[in-house]
Amino acid sequence: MHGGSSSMKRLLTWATLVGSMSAVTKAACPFADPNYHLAKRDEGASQQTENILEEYEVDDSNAYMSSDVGGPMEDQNSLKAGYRGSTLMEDWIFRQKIQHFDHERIPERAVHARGAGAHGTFTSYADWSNITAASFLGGAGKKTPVFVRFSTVAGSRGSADTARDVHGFATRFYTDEGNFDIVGNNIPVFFIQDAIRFPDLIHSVKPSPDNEVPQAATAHDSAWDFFSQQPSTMHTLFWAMSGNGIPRSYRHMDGFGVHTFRFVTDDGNSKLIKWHFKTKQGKASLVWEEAQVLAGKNADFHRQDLWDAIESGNGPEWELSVQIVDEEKALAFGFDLLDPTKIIPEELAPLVPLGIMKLDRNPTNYFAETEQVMYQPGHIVRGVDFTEDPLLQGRLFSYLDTQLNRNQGGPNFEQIPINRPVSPVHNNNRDGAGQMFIHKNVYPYTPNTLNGGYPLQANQTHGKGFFTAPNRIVDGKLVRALSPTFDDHWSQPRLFYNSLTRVEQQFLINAIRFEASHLKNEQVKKNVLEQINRVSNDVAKRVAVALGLEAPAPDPAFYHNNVTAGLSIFNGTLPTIATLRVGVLASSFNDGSLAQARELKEQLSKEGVVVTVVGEVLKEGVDQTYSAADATGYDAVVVTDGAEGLLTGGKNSPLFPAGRPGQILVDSYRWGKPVAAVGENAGQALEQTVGVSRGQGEGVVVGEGVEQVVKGVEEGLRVFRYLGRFAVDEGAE
Ligand code: HDE
Repeated sequence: MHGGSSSMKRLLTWATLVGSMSAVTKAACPFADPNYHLAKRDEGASQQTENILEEYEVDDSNAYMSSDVGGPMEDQNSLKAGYRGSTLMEDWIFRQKIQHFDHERIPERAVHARGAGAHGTFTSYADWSNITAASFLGGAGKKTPVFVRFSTVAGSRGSADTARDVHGFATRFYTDEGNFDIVGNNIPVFFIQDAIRFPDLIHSVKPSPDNEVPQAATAHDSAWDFFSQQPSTMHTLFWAMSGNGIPRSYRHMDGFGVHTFRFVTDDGNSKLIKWHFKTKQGKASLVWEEAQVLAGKNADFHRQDLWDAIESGNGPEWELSVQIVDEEKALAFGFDLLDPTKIIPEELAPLVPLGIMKLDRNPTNYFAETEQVMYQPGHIVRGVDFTEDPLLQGRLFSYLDTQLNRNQGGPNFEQIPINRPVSPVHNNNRDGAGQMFIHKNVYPYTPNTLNGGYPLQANQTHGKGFFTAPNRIVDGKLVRALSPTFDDHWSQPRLFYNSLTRVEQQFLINAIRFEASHLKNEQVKKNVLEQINRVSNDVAKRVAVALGLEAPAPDPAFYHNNVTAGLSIFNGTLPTIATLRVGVLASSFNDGSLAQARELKEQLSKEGVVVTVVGEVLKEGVDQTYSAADATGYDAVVVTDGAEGLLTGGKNSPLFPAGRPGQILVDSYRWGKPVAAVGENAGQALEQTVGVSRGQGEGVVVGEGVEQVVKGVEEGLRVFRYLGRFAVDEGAE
């Protein structure tokens, strides 16, 4: 048994360590003005990221169809021996079309198969050459194009966006000194500590090998069997069972590099760093039932959201920050910075904001860009370096290998437009399937004299070349084992749990209850309780009740009461409500209701809120029918004066499933969303439908006029979810 009270003591020393942070971490952000980001947003709206792929785009307008080799032709009928005859072998048009179709697919990603991407720009706040030689961080206002792909991990390419999962957050910077990828996640820690265990993790999480069930879900025996036998999973598991596993959108989540990396200056000084992308939209998550319903109602929920936000000029932004720690402090905090199952609490190493990333252009072609983008943690630039984290080290092999597989074995995948750097490529790599370049140098070897020695070797002092941090010292006897400094698996999941609000803790417990109640094997259930009990006896007891089992006895050696900042999703309000969605329930057959809906839409749109007017049938002023609408589509719902009959008298209609208008309100209320009504009659119908007494419902807005309701709805959207509506276990600690 490891961890326990010694790790508790180590955690308690944080306060003293905060005082001894390196001077660099305290460097003031030159753009500390809180309005900086808003100013940038306005500027950005009119100035989209330059399209670095434009030269590869194909525009078919005003063109005749041609063959793959450029000859004009028609391709709607195959060539036959007579009208009723069979197709001829000679028909090259048929063969070319069908043959290309047969080869359209490449293997989907082994993990992170389901995703969506977007282009944007990273802008550095300052010249950061005091901490890194990375050129994209080399000047205030310096701009670098980026392509970001968000994803879920376990599901296949056609799976639903809202499956509970860790979410990928992979960013490519097309820097002027080569491509740099941060292939990160929305959760700052990972399940395992050594890459060699990755196939085991993924085999346990993926659908069963016999019937391929269940898709994109961990609520099954093999996943929890692995989790409970491999306690390093506990921390990430707790994050995934919280709202972080079911974000409201890709835009409402943070991103993390997970591993500790290094910053290296031109003169070779290095520091340990952790990457953070902090969302400027604010963190927000769905609630579980809503996520489940969405999986059926709109499997594309997240990719549609990202696309729509960008199309409407509200492209999302993240602040790129780093935590910086002196090299010799790698073991100073009571855990090992090489251990990817640990966060560095912000109290120990504050975030230093380096720049802002804005996504503002959707891909032109999903396959060419989002499907073919091939990230690698090994895509690194001068000024950044790896650490010895054994998970990271293994990834450096895996991503190159997997890209070779996805490119059908061909080594030239870096030449595909989305993967090409914007800086020139000069080396002695040659040939291979799909070679796109015509190399003029006929002496492709080094050293050579016949080509004047070109291309030259670039290193720390010549040609601004990549170099490994000179301070890296690695030695030791060969061991096939993990470091004992990686042994504490329980104190940080507890730190995470302690740092959540009471209702968030309940959500997390309910998520474990949901997953564990799908388990068939009694021993696996008991093993799960054993592990959870090392994090918290309270959680173990509350999960055990739902499983009809006894929790193990408390083990106080493991427990501590530390908390840290920045982990809760629900303890603040959202900084912007632009792009959030409001459903206005109207009646297509009531002119007063439609006029009010129009006014609500006009008012709310001013803040960038997206309003959908719902009616029985489509007509001028009605955007959607009740038959196609439901609560998953909206972050808040308003009932117009004149539509109350749909909640009371007119619940049954051939135009929509029985009770649909009321159900939209009931579900919205149950999922914590603000609900509102204009006028006395609609207000009464609303309160009756959701079951609150007059004026008593938190986040239930009833106003005399549109203006008052708009104010209340906007405030409600900022709160996002009213947690007081959710039940918490009796006697919860
Ligand atoms: Fe990945 N991971 N991973 N992973 N990963 C892949 O590479 C792998 C890990 C992450 O949008 C694959 O291109 C191993 C951690 C993202 O295209 C594959 C290990 C983190 C993406 C692979 C890990 C990630 C991937 C599959 C254990 C967060 C999607 C297709 C050492 C820091 C990138 C591909 C995109 C994708 C291997 C663990 C993030 C198989 C062996 C930790 C965001 O190479």
